[in-house]
Amino acid sequence: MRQVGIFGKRKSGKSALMYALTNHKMNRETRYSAMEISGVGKIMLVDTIGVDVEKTTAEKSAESIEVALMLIPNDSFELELAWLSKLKKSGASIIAVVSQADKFADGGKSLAAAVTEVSGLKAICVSAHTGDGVEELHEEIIQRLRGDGVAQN
Ligand SMILES: Nc1nc2c(ncn2[C@@H]2O[C@H](COP(=O)(O)OP(=O)(O)OP(=O)(O)O)[C@@H](O)[C@H]2O)c(=O)[nH]1
Ligand SMILES: [Mg+2]
Repeated sequence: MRQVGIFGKRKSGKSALMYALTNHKMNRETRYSAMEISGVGKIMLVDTIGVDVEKTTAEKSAESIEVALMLIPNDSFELELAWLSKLKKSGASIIAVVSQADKFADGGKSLAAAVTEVSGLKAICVSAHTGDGVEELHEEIIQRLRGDGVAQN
């Protein structure tokens, strides 16, 4: 099955985002959640282990992933930048996600702009708690799976 991977360090909000995208209830044990996308079919969202915890596991998951969401929860994102270059090499189409965006006074906009500036990637601000940005991210994932916008990376 086609896979969308969710990458980010510990407590960056990977699981919460996976459940927000698939409308499933939070279940700490689950690492996969399927979603049906019209015109694309069934795809699997894969919640990876925090990238700062178990690098090899996360790297392994990267191999089979078509679209990668790189979560960035705050403005120290050196680790995420290193991961972005690895993910790019794996051939995945990457979307940067400013996660837990409700925590920022500006909704994460300035951080998203900074991420785009250094990485060249489109960055979307999302809050799993309020639901802000979830729909926009969903649409972006669909576009990437349909093959539009892949040239960006
Ligand atoms: N304010 C806010 N808190 C969030 C959001 N998403 C997750 N959190 C909180 O952040 C913490 C970590 O969220 P998780 O979704 O478990 O993060 P994770 O990346 O899956 O964590 P690990 O699996 O332990 O690496 C929890 O306390 C969540 O309630 C969000 O959008 N906004
Ligand atoms: Mg988790």
